[in-house]
Amino acid sequence: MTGPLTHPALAAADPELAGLVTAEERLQAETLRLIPSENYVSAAVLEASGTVLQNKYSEGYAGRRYYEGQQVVDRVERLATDRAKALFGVDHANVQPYSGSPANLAVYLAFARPGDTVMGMALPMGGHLTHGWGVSATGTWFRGVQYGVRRDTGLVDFDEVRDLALKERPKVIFCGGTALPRTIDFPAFAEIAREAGAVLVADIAHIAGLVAGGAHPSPVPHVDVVSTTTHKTLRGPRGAMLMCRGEHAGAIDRAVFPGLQGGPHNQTTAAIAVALHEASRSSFRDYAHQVVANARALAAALLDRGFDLVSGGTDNHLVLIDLTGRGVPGKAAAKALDRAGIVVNHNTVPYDPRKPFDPSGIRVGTPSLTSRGLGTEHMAAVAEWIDRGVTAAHGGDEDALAAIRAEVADLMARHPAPGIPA
Ligand code: DSN
Repeated sequence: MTGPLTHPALAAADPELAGLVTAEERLQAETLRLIPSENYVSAAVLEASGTVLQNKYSEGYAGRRYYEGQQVVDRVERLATDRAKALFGVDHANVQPYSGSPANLAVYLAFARPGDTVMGMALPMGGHLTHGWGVSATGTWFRGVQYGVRRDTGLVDFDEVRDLALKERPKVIFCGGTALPRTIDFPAFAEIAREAGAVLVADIAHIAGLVAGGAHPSPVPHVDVVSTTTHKTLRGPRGAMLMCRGEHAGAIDRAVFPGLQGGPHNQTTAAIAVALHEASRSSFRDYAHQVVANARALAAALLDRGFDLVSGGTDNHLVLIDLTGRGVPGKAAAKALDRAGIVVNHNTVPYDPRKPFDPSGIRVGTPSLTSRGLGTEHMAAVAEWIDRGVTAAHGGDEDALAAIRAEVADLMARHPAPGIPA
């Protein structure tokens, strides 16, 4: 047990919970984590998120608070916002949104009124719940209209996007999503938003680290607002940021507080500041490019093994695998891979005939394994494990899954995870 040694106060006060933390550390250390929205934060980010900043209320913004005692918190928040502005080259940054969904809700609050039309990519096509999908508040309180990708190419159909935008005249258009393996064409969206008179929002939650590291084009010159979580490729704590042109700063800030939220989570703000500092280093640029190189190598190795990939490959950190031809539903494959020590999530594929809770695909990505130092030379093995795991899922071969798990654990043991005690 490393728990009592690495978390002594927690182990003394609550051994049961300390044991669970230790178990999660072991799980994250021993498995191959391929969920593209996850990562390993550094020990420094972990430390910052567990500080006495936890103890402070700070409703308002630096220099304009509703509570006293902000001598230090104001400096922490200014540090985070200044670093975000410098890293992404934006006029204004708000680091207070609790996570991605509240951040996107704040955007609607800033630019739309209930009943207004809003537009985004349909969830089953690779969008996000908060881009106006029906079961989300954003598709209930607003009139969500949705675009998708072409059936033949798996790519965004900009003729469809333009026709829809000009017909529906949405107040807000979201671009970006959660299962998009290809480069987002921000200039094309910007031209359409301009024609339609809509506010354009780039949700770069998945690719923020790639943008920061120069491995994906930046939306900043093209869009009105950038929304992002901080815990995916950006490798920060669970949190979010909204960044925008100066003209929108007041509307965005008012929407986050007092529009939607109360006191910011200052410990998270501190950890975001650390992550942004880390992301400004040249080593992070290397990391971002390696994430993409690894994903491309993984996609090529999967194609070699006959897998069907949405859009035929990847430009970024993720690969969307359609398992229809393998005769295994996405959920059964994901659960079997989990037993093999390979953590993925089941995912819809465009035009999926199956239901979202048991869809046809799985989504895999390279941010976490790249944080552990795996390179393109390892991707053939990763593809082989996925192939063997899917075959074992089809045949119900638990011995084969156990054999993969041992091989995965062996590789992982040679690549320690950042932030996790050995
Ligand atoms: N849940 C996130 C993802 O996994 O992509 C999106 O919010």
